[in-house]
Amino acid sequence: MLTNNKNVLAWIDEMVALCKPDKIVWLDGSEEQLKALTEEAISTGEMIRLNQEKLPGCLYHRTLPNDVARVEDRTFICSKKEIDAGPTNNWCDPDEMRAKLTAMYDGVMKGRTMYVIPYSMGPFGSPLAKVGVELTDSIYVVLNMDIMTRMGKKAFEDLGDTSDDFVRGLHSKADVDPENRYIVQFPEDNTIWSINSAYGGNVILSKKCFALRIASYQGRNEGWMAEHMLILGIEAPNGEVTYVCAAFPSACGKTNLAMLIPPEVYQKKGYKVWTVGDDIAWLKPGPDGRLYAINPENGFFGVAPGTNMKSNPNALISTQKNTIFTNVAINNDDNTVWWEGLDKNPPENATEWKGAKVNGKEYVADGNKLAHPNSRFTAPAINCPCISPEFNNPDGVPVSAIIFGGRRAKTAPLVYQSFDWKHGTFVGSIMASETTAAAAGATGVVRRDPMAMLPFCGYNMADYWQHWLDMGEKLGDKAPKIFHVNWFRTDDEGNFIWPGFGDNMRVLAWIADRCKGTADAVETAIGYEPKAEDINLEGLDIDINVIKDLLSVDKESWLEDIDRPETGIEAFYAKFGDKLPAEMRKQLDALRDRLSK
Ligand code: GTP
Ligand code: SPV
Ligand code: MN
Repeated sequence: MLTNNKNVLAWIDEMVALCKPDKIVWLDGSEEQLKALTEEAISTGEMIRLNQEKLPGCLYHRTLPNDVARVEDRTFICSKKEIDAGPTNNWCDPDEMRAKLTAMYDGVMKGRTMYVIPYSMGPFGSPLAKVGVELTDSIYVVLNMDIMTRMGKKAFEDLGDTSDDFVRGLHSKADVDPENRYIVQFPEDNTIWSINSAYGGNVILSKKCFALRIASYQGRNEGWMAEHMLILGIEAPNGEVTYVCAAFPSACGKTNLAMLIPPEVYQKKGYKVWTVGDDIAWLKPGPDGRLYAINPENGFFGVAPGTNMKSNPNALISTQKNTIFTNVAINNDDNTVWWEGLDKNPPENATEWKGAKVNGKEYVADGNKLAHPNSRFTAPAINCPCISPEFNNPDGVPVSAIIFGGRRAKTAPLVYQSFDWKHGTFVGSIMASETTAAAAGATGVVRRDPMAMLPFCGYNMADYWQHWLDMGEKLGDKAPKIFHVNWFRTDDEGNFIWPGFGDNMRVLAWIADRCKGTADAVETAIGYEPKAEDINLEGLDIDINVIKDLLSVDKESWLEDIDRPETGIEAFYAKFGDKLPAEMRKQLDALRDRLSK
């Protein structure tokens, strides 16, 4: 036992009585203990050790083919009242859900070990940090939690002996049965129950379950915000750093933007980008009235496919030591890893992500994928060459801009700025994006995904928008400026028009200059836009007319996006009934008026 906290001990006793593990192991965070667990997982085949010369400390793990992504249709928000979960969440009465899952957890850890993982979300001792405890029967989860959080007995010290303010996470892989898979949040009880999965976002309970679903609910009650946002710092030649947060849906470019390397023209002038976080931001007004952000996580659970030395060298370098790879392919010649987009050279002697030995070249040529499209790396944040010196700052970083964005082949322009915070909240609320492999189900389907929080908001989305509006009132003229970007517009052949990746710096630079008041803008029906000339194209082989086109606002298609049956903004807003904040209605009517002029 690592704590005398009676609330913790009572809860663990109860969960032990329910799950009936043979053994209980408390994770103190020591290297010896983690080493021993790693050896044990290797001996059972749960983890595979990779080439220790080329990838020191790196491990490989493969999940079942039915268990490779988040499962939104099996994810529940169990608030007492259905209206408090809202129309965008699956809901079930908490007592009913507890009864159903209690039967499944009963004796589920017989013959297994229960690992007790204390962890801190946010730097130890930060006024914005919170403690969680995850109970799990999976060493894969333990090793991931060690990378993704600040894990070990220090978390219990931060909690103290009497506090009840910790999130109770219970996970069992059980039989990994997709028919009985449940990812359940009880926001009113600080509790998460996850069963029958052994994959990423379903089982690393610190991440989406706590740091977004539970934390968004806590933030609303306690006056802060938990968001699906990266945090980065743009350093200008004079040394001044502008911090921005950006919310893009899953697999829509947060990790890539967070670790961006500026194009040569910017590097020569002295610009640099620093990574504070790549997936989750906790935001709270500071003593000076500005909004401050911390990254509650300690590592990156990043999308592997597409990551290479050109698209995102900082991410690739981050994965070269002490990293866990999940569902990528193995190159059996040297026991290293490979995924689509790493290079153009799939290994001949390969093991594909499901475990079959194949000739990788032929396999890929036949149109198969060696790595699962949602295969991931779990890498320590300290591995990142551009990790911000402020990464461990307990007070966080002051945020000057918030950026929303999604995957939109049409309609949304390269960049625009909202008129003010209220309008910015509206811009976030009408976000839409094509679905990706990060969640089970069809990909490439446009759906509304407000603030990139559709699968992650732990309460009624209409109340969440009101919380955004209230936050704007509180911050007043110190509120960050709000922008929207789209790197994914396509031409008639379906090719991306904007080069993206490092070249996104050209858009970030305009955003940073807008925050400093040094860049011009033109007013359009949807917000402020740069003039095409204000996007620096030096060193890029792109005609200014292409930028004009990327910035164009097609009023017809915007009006269609408002009124389209089922997926339009009106239809989406209608789901919230009279819960919809009056301000959102007002903003939508104003947008329609401006578009109709
Ligand atoms: P989650 O971890 O799921 O929340 O995703 P994320 O938002 O961090 O996404 P990530 O940065 O990992 O990007 C996912 C995919 O988008 C990868 O396949 C990238 O190659 C692609 N991508 C990222 N940035 C760009 C860009 O600027 N342009 C284009 N065309 N693709 C991009
Ligand atoms: C996402 O899907 O947005 C992720 C990956 O960041 S997971 O942790 O699986 O949710
Ligand atoms: Mn994410």
